[in-house]
Amino acid sequence: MLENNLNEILNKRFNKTISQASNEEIYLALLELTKGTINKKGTNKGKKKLYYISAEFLIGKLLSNNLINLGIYEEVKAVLAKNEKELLEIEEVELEPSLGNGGLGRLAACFLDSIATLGLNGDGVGLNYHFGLFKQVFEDHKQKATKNPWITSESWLNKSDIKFEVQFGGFNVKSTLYDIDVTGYDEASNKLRLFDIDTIDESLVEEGINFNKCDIMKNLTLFLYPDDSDEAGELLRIYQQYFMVSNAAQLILLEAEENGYDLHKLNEHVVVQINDTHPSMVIPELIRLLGENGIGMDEAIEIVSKTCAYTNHTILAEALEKWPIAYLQKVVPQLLPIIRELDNRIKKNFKYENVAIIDKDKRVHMAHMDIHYGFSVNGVAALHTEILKDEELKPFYDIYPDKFNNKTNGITFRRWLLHCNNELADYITKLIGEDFKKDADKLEDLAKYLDDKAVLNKLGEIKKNNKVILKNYLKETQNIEVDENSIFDIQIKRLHEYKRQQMNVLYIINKYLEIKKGKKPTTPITMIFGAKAAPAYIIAQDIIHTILCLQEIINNDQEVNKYLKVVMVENYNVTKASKLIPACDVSEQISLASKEASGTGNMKFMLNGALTLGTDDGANVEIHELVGDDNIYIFGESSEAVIEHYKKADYVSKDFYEKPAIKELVDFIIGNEMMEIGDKENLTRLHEELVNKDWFMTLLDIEDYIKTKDIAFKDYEDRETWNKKVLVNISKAGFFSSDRTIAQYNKDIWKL
Ligand code: 26V
Repeated sequence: MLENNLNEILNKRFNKTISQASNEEIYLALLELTKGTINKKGTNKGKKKLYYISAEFLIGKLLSNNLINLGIYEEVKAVLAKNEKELLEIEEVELEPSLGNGGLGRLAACFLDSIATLGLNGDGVGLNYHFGLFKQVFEDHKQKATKNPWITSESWLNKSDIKFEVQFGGFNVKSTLYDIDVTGYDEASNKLRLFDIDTIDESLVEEGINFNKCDIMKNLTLFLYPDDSDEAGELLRIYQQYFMVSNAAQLILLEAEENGYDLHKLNEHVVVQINDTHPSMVIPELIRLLGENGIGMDEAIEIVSKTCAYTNHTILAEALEKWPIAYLQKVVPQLLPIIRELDNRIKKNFKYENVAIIDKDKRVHMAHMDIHYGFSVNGVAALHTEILKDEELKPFYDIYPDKFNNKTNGITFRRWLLHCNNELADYITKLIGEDFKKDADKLEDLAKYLDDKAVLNKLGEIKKNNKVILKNYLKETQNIEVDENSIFDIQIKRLHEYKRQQMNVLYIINKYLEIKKGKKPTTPITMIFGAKAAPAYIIAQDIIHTILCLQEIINNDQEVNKYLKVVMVENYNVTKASKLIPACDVSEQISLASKEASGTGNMKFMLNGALTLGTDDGANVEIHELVGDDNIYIFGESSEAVIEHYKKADYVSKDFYEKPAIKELVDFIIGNEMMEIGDKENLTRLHEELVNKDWFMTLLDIEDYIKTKDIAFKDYEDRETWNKKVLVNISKAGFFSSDRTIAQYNKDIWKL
């Protein structure tokens, strides 16, 4: 049946059969076939609808995921195999949309999958960036940013006939809506709705990612997070944000009208989730549009306040947006009277400045607007929410204790187990049946095999197979040789000082020096990184440079490379994550305690049988509680201690640097070997930063880190005990299914 359909499409389009067709042609045929199947299944409906507005949706390639969710993955694979075609190779044809930066965007994508899977009526709303986040290439041991095109003439994007007009100060732009179907696992589908402008001009981008930031009519949806280190860049971000939320608000009102809803009761039919502060202007925009529909200010504010909910994803000050009034005046003059009114009402009730929306420097605090005029504020892991309540957002918690709630993040098991680790998923199915695919808590049933040697062995075998797959991939893509019998230690995430890739770097230096001195590890070690660094973030560039220099020194040192290898994966993205995660033994989750809101990579690794090496931070805390001390490697100072250090300003990195054992590692960065191949400016700057500033306290935890990591590597020698720990981790991973997270959002916040 499926084979006939596929042949029919190929015949009609290319006059070929499956076995005659090229991978590209088969991909296009599968795209058509899949879209047709999705349409037949229909979309989720309901009396109330969720609009999940987000600047990022890091959805990854969609073909296999959609096939899995539609229940035809195995059949398609078999049909292709019968005709001597490989689904894996056909997947390669699809380009990965780069519509996200990191955890926040990938979370949004996992959420869309779970919303559809739970049969809930909810769409994602965002922007159709043509070049997405930049593409990373390595040149001279440095990151170079280039554009990342992903839109092809035929893709998952479907052009709708919905068009709006968005008004900016001094000019208007016309928008067009594109939709991507979001399939539920064995369920109907929803949509990801991406707005674009008709006047976009891709040729505006010259060298790398440079373009004229002032030509809004042509550049608005070129890039996600265009460089905002100058005024034009900051203004462009505001143009993008308003374009996103004005379209979202117009869409909400259009659909309300189509459904015949009474706008006075909008909150009974609509809920808006504001994903971090990028979509915050949806609040004044909805108020403005309700006003245009004849609803008075008081009532409009009340309706919108019952409609919007806000999620906080970080406590880093740099990410809590504060836009100068003058900028908003230029870009969105029509919103300013509303924002001032919202602020006046707050200032009337609360006399203290720290909860004001507009501060004394005339900047608008987007998060403050969300908290005052939304009905829910949530953090993304238990510890993170407690820190919001006790520290970062304490003045708000004192005013609105009932608004605050926690929703610990989750990941979709369809992509992060069934798709990326077929062999493990099949083996789990063999052991405990299919139920865990719809009810992740069922993974607990695996606990009965904890003392079953055959099962523990098999887990080791599957891991090894995944390592071989990764080995071949690394050889093919980056021409780097790794040893599948080594320990795979992986740190993949955005590059940021608080995530402390630089601490891992110091460990590598330590191991290198040990090997040079004759102390060789029993099992060889492969250290793998993947990370993009924001182009304007100088120290992050320096850290990448240091890793790439180490990679060259270590991998070419005949004395050392039998025992230690370093790999920095180029252009880390969802596709690469899917290959790295199943092959990992040690999952690096080493943020400075209190700084990582949750982390979601930690969950993906756990589910795929890696052991966590981490600080008691974000969702690591919850992993730790679930698996117990014996099945995780925790080190470093607690979040309470770290928060105290910041309050007292008593951390002095120099004091730690002066310890000879630490000094040797830090100074290696500017030693002869590094300086010979590296760039003096980058290396010296990083060294200087570690010695004299070290804002994220790398040196505070380095000794405990090295000690704990060495214990983990030693434990690896007893493979049976190690695999038992692995099995505990997999069996406890059910809690981190995003189906659980979404069920909680729905029960406590959305009430769809
Ligand atoms: C960061 C940056 C840095 C580069 C330039 C533009 C830009 C824009 C926004 C942000 C904020 C990123 C917020 C974020 O991704 N937070 C992550 O959210 C995850 C999902 O909740 C969570 O697991 C991570 O701990 C948190 O870092």
